[in-house]
Amino acid sequence: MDLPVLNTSAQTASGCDANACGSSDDQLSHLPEHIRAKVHNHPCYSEQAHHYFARMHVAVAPACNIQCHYCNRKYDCSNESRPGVVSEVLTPKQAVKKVMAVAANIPQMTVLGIAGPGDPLANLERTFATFRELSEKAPDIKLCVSTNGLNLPEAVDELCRHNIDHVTITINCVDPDVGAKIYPWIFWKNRRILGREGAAILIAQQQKGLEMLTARGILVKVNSVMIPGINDAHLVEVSKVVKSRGAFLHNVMPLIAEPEHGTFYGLMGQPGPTHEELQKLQDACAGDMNMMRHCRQCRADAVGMLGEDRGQEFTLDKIEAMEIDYPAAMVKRAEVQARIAEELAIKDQARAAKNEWSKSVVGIHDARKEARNSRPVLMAVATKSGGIINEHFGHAGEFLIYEAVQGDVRFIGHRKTTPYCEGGDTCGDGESALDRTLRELAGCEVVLCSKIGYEPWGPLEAAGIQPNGEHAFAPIEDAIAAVYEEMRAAGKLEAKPVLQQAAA
Ligand code: CLF
Ligand code: SF4
Repeated sequence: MDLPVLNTSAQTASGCDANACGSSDDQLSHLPEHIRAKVHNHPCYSEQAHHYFARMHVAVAPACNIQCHYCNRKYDCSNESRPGVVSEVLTPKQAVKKVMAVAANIPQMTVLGIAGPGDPLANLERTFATFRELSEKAPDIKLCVSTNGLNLPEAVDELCRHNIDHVTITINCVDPDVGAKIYPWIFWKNRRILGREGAAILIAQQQKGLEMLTARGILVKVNSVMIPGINDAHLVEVSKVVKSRGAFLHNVMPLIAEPEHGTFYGLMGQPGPTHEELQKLQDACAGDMNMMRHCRQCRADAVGMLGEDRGQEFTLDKIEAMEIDYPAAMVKRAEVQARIAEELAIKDQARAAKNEWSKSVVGIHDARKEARNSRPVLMAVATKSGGIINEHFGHAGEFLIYEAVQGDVRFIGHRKTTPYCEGGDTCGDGESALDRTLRELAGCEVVLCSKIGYEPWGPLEAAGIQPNGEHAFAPIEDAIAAVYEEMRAAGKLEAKPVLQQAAA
């Protein structure tokens, strides 16, 4: 099959001002235009974009040059992936074919990442062969790579040649003594180097690579795996250091370590952080850094919106059987992406107007004081995409978690669960799934969804979580602000319900 060139919009220009990349404000409207152009449709670099745009990974990089204690080589690189899933390794040719097929079928797919299953830069030939062909055939797709950083400085020139504007480096420490507890060895210059010595080389390479990338205007996201008792107290320092070297975004992810994954930490019983511990650390780092809180730790062959996986629709045999009208698909991509851009521009204008209005009516200092003095309420939201409440409670595989205070709503993370229903309008027998959802939603006082069956209503209320289906298809943040206001008017904000205090 001869694949045509995909081009629905101009490739974004390189040349970001490294100083501006450390902006502490998550609102895209506060970013300089050339950076906004790079992040506005990248679902990982912009929280807003992840409601509208999709990404895909191609698993072309099987080898790795280090060992992390949270990794089992049977599975994908856990620096960006949930452990316990395995990706089928593709050749660069197969990968390109897959990207073109996905681009034609998912018009809002804007980013192609290589994130494993090993380390992309330990597989230079395969990684760059894929990028090379894609930058010719699909110049409208942003290219993205995630690496442990060991080979990064030597790869920077080649990354620039392929217009790769987004690089993730997993940096779990800046202190070799901490590193020795995470990395048993690295493979460096044909030698296996153990413990502290290996960790020191890895850290030096990561920091050098970070500086080289930001000096060239490439946006760098730093991922850190939060490992309680090992590097949790150290990650605030990591955040400060990477920010000072120009990193754009910091993504603190929870360690996932189960004995069945066969990792060192899993077998040793090393616990991961609780939701509260993770949020507390993200908040502590946020003083110095833009934080990413919507990461889904996706697999190395993930396809679709963050949090969904449509990989099974694009297996090699299915792609082979597809008949794709590429010119028509490209027109559709352009139309869909233009429609999303228009919708986002309207939202940005509305948000700016609202901010101006509240500044003029309340006064910014009064508004902040009011927000500080009001009681924060956690609310869970069932959504599929588009930034609206459009998922049935029983069909939700995850809930987005927001914190509301007087005059402000902020996104703080997501919680995965098992869908309570298998489908249909009524919720069936799903007791254990419901129990899991109740446990995952601990600390939340409201759950907003497009619809909810009769059966889960009672158990949710008994757990102190008010189900709410009254804001179906409303924008998430507006609905949360409205519910907070209803709670305030009903006098429900004076004290946390007793059940929630017990659960907290
Ligand atoms: Fe992939 Fe990573 Fe690029 Fe995103 S994922 S290479 S930056 S396109 Fe995103 Fe997935 Fe989290 Fe990664 S949600 S695991 S941060
Ligand atoms: Fe595993 Fe990724 Fe670490 Fe390599 S860098 S050992 S693949 S988690």
